[in-house]
Amino acid sequence: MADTADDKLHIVMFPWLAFGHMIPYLELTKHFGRKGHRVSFLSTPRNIDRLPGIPLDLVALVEYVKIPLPAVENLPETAEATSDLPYDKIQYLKIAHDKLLDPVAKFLKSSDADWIIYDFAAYWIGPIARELSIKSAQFSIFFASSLAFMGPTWSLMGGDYRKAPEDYTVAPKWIPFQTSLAFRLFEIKRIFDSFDGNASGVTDIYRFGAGQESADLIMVRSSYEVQPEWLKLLGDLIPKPVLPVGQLPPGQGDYGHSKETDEWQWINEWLDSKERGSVVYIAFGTESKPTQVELTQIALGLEKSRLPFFWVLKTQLGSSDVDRVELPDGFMERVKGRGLVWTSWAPQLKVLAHDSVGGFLSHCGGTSVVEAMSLGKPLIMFPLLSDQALNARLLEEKQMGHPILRNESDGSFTSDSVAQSLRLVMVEEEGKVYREKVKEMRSAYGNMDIQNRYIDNLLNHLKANRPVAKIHST
Ligand SMILES: *[C@@H]1O[C@H](CO)[C@@H](O)[C@H](O)[C@H]1NC(C)=O
Ligand SMILES: CC(=O)N[C@H]1CO[C@H](CO)[C@@H](O)[C@@H]1O
Repeated sequence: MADTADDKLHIVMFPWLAFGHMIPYLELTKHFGRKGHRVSFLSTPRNIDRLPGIPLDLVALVEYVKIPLPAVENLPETAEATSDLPYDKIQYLKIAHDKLLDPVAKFLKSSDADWIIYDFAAYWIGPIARELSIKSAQFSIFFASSLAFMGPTWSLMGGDYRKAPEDYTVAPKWIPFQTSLAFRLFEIKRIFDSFDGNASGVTDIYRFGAGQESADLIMVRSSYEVQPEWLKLLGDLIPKPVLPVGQLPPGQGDYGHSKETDEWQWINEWLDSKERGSVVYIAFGTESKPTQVELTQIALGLEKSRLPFFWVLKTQLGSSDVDRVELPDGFMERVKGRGLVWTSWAPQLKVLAHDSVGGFLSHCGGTSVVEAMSLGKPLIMFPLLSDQALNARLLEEKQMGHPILRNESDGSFTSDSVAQSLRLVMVEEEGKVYREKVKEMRSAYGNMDIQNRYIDNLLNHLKANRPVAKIHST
């Protein structure tokens, strides 16, 4: 069926205030724009200023809408994203985020939006959208496996049988097949406030559930090529349409970024000087950092591994973070020539895509996982927050990555276990399986024809189910 002007939608995107969420939302935004739909991408001014500009071919269809973040107690004035804050202050960002309800409602009222796509945090959007005859979809950015682990809607809204951290160290009973999907005790303890509430008064889990309950559609970052059993299970757990949006691999245009040409040239030359597949790329994402104890062992382990590395190191999460971490004394001297420590923003995709990079020591956030897999680079895994540990379990199961081995109860580990995991995945014969497996899976994650089919399928659903009242008025 050929598209007519009447088929064109106006879609509003409202991601949680975290770059790990805004980036996949932006990826979807570009797909929608390239199919001729209008998109309004809502976030706060400082976040929008830090996002990549809208590609030139899309400026007529896609607009950034800046909604100022209300000031709240305990939240530093310049903090608008999780990357501006240490973990214990993110609860105040949620309070400020919830105060966006009025300005977002006002925006929707004055717009001709057909659909709003919102994140886990904005559990209050659904009822507002319904009142305005706008359709709503929850898109949480988690993979289907993590959503299935979290549970059915009723369980998220208070009915979960799991109460103590220990209950999350085994797979939940609604998963009918064998899986290693579960947290280690130290992992779940680190994030347990997501489950038992915090200053914003609403747990993350409840946000997920209430957001599902009121949505017309659930969208999930997954594909049948990679997570078939999890997608099927999720469809059984959530009593409404659940549509995969694909893996959202980076497109060609995402490798470019005009601003840091000089920096990239310098990095590129350094990488060129190393052997093919020899360099470990290291980054733990924008919104988390290892503790000092962890960082020290990682650094010493890198030294012991004798491997070349490129490390994007974040020592502080915003200026209000008092726990600044430091590399061990003399580290930079000892790794001179072999390793590069980069303390500002780095073009992750370009670095990962370089032939000299042979593996990625990663926190296993969704976007990093998809980037690494679509470039065929195996992971050495060190999950920190959120659903990262769950991602790591599955990648380990499928032999696309190997974890840094830790004490399962308190998380302690030595520099030797760091060096061992690094060498296994990067160079050793027994680790060949990791390097081969990712090559096998590369197209399942990164193929753009596959991705396009998911976008077409999703858009067909959005078109077929656009608000009835608006069908004839356009
Ligand atoms: C792991 O940590 C726990 C708690 O600190 C400790 O009791 C246990 O002995 C440790 N296990 C190993 C294998 O070191
Ligand atoms: C008010 C409140 O409960 N604050 C807690 C939220 O969670 C963080 C991290 O676990 C704690 O440090 C706070 O005390």
